[in-house]
Amino acid sequence: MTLIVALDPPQSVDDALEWSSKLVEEVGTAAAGFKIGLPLLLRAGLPGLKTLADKMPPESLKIADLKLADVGHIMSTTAEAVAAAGYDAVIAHGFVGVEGALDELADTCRSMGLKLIVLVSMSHPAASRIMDPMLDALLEEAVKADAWGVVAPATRPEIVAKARKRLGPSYTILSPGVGAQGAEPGTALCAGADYEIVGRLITRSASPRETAFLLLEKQREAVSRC
Ligand code: OMP
Repeated sequence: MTLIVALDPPQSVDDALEWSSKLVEEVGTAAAGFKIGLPLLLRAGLPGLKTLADKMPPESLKIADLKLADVGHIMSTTAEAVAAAGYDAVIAHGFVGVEGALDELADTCRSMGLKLIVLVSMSHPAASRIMDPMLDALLEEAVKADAWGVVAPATRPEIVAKARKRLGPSYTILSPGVGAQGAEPGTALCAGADYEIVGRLITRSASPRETAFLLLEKQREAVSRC
């Protein structure tokens, strides 16, 4: 399975937890995992996140995407809280670096059984100007932190390919930007990603389950051609 669904409730939804729970139930095992972020945390709180994690298929990857970017002990405390709520991976920005930041977070992740995912580039246009000149350095920090995986953008598959080349096969690459942000399903997989992270294309469709299966089919087609 190559799909991670991003559960980002729009502000117009009355009950963000119910919205997310319904999506988890509908998409189910079509997704390899689910990702929550600040929009849901702010609406549902940590108890709500825990309720949601309990509803996710047991084998699914449960990613807490709080894009951590702080000194080590603050990121560690946050990671402990999301682990206690049932999540098994956290995303942190690579630009904070290892010493005094990612090293402490990595120790906490190890002791809590959490997967550490380091963001090395982003899917929006400005990232190509601000972050991509630092790609090699950010990848080095991810390696030094002994990350489980990295986030790299489906909107710029050449960055995914560079990340795969530097990291080799043992790291997991997760790529957002498919659908609403313009990348075609399978683009990042062809460039070397393991998963594509998809939000609005699925969560705002009339039939999220059908859309998820259609997306998986498009990924398979793309991969068979690349
Ligand atoms: P859609 O644009 O609706 O598919 O959502 C994309 C999801 O991926 C959101 O949850 C974003 O927070 C996340 N994301 C990006 O869009 N770009 C990035 O560079 C990194 C992330 C991420 O870390 O997941």
